[in-house]
Amino acid sequence: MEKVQKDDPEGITSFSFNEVTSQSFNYLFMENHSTSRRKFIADSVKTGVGIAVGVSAISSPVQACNIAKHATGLSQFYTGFTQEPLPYAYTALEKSIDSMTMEIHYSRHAAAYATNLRDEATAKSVDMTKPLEDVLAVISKYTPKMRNNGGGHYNHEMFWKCMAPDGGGNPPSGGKLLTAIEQGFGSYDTFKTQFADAGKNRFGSGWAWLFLDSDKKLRIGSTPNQDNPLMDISDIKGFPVLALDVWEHAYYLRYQNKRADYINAWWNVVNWNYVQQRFDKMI
Ligand code: MN3
Repeated sequence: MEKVQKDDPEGITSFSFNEVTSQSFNYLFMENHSTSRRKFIADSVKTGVGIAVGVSAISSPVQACNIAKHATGLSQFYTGFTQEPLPYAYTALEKSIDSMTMEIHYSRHAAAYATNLRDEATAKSVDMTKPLEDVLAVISKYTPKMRNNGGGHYNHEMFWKCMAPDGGGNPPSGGKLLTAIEQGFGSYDTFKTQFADAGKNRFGSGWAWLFLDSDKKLRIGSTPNQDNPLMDISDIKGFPVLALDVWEHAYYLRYQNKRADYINAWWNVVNWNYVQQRFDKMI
């Protein structure tokens, strides 16, 4: 078992979000949800995330903070520095996104972010066996190249998983996510309108997000360029559960300048099961 690493070769000493957020997620994982905590530890061991500590050791504030720092990189949500295979064929989302867009987006744009990220991580001696989330949490300490490509890689890895050929519809009925959406935004339709507006109103290139803030409340927001809510420089901070790419490269071949039409069609491929998993993991 690998011990929690207290020394930080990159000089990263702060936590995943701002301090308040980190404390909140620390509370989530360490104090309030012992079942999640145990599962997290088990998953970490299985996936080699390297946060394997005995349950009895977690009461240590230092170790608890270290685990909170990794809260965004849990088990299946761990993000490495290389592209994972696209979880479906380029043609699979044709009802919303054409195959040429998917191919260029994945194999050119997103691939370039990953390559450039690894180049910069190598140049800056970043330990790429650690979760990328650790870097994003303190991205202000790094170069614009790391910010743009680190965000670009993370965002796309998440984006692909947020879609599925059999996606669409509503979040699973009876699930905590749908309940939280209805309570947080008044209704599911109101949520969809607000989320779509976040994407439509993002000037230039960027992303729309559904994310959990430090109070475990669902919020909607958007970020410019390849920024995301995990970054310490972001105006919106928290754990992202749903991501929408509104860069023109994501839709221009079929939709040209009609971003609203792209977003309307995109709902038909949203993988709510995956979004639900991300939400459940953090709540
Ligand atoms: Mn993109």
